[in-house]
Amino acid sequence: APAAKPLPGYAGFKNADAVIVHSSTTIETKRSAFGTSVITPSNQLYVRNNLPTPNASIVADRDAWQVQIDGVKQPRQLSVAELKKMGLETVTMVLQCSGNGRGFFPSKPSGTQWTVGAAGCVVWSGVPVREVVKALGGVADGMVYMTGTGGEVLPAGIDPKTVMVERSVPLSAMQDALLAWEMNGEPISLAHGGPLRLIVPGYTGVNNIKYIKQLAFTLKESEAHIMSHGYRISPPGSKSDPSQPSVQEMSVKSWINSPLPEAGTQAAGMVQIHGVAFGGMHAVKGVEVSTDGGKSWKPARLVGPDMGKYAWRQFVLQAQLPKGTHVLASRATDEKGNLQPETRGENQSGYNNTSWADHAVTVTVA
Ligand code: MSS
Repeated sequence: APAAKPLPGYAGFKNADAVIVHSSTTIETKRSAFGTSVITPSNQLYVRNNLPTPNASIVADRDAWQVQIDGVKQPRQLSVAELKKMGLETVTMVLQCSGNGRGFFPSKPSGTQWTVGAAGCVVWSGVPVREVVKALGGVADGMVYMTGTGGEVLPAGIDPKTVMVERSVPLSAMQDALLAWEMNGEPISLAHGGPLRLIVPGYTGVNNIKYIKQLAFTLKESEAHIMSHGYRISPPGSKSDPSQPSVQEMSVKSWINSPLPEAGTQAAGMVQIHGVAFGGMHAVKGVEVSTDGGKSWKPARLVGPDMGKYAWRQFVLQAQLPKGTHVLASRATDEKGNLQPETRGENQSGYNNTSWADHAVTVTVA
C-alpha cells in the first residue's frame, strides 16, 4: 500500500488514524472511524477546500471579521462581534460533500474518490440569517436567491469568477440558515470555515460557504463558475451547463459502519449491525437492514439522541450471522415517505450518490 500522505498544516489537529488524506485540500473520515456517538468529533470530520486554505491570520481576531450583507433594505457590513448580539441558534446538521459516494460510480468520474467519509454530523452555533435580515429591514423587493461568497484571497491576474467560491440557494433556504461562529462547542477552526461560515441545513457541503465575506440576496444565481458549471447534475458523457439542476438539497441516505470487511473475517454469532441514516431536508422515519444483499429486509432500531431533522440518526440491527459471506445493506425512509433507492442517479461528476446497493458491504464469517 502507498504510504499515507501527511496531514496538511491547517488540518494538523485531525486524528491521522481516523482519516484518509487524499490531498492537501481533501481529507476523508474512515468508515471504521464514525463510531456510535451521533456527533462527529472535529478531529475526525472530513475536509474539502476548492481553493488553498486561507492564512491562519484570519482567525487571529475572530470578532473583527466582517461580512457584507447585500440585497436587504439597509445593506451594511457587520462584524462577528455585532452578529453575536443579533441572535443565537444552534443546529445539528449532516455536512456532506456533494461528491460523497463518487468512489462507487463504476464510471470513475474525475474528482476525489470519496466513499462514505465526506460527511459528518456536526453542531453549529450562530445567528439565524432571518434575524440579521430582519434587523436590516428585510429582503429587498423581488430577490430570489441567497448568495454566499467565500473570503479566500484569489490569485491575481485571472477572472475571479473562474475560481471564487460563491453559491446561490433558493431564498427559502434562508429560514433555517445560520451565520455560524462555533462548531461542536469550539470556535470554528480554519479548516472548517472560521471565523464565520454560512450554514444551510439540508443542503450539500458546497452550499455551506466558509470564511463568508458577503451574503447577498440576489435576483440571479451567482455567475461564478462553481455555480454556473460546477456542481451540476449533468447527464453522463455531457458537459455541465447552467440549465442542468444544481446540487443543492440532500435526500434520504444511510450506510452501515460496522461490521466492515476491513476488520477481516468475523467470528460466527451475534453482531450489532450499525450505521447512520439521514433524510437531508426531512427527518428519518426508519431504517431497514438486509443481510442477504437486499432480498429481504428487517426493521432496524434507531438509537441515541434525536438531534433534529437535519442530523443523522444511528441505527442498529442485532443479527446472528452464520458462517459464510454476507452482503449487508441498509435503506432509510424519510418522514415524507421517500425511500432510499437501490441505484444511483447516473451523472457525469458523480454527485448525490444515495444508492443502498453501492453502500452495501460484504463480510466474511468463519
Ligand atoms: N467554502 C469556501 N469558502 N471555500 C471552499 O472551498 N468548499 C465547499 C464548502 N464550502 C468550500 C466552501 C465544499 S465543496 C464542501 S464539501 C464543504 O465546504 C466542506 O466543508 P468542510 O468543513 O468539511 O471542509 Mo463538496 O460539496
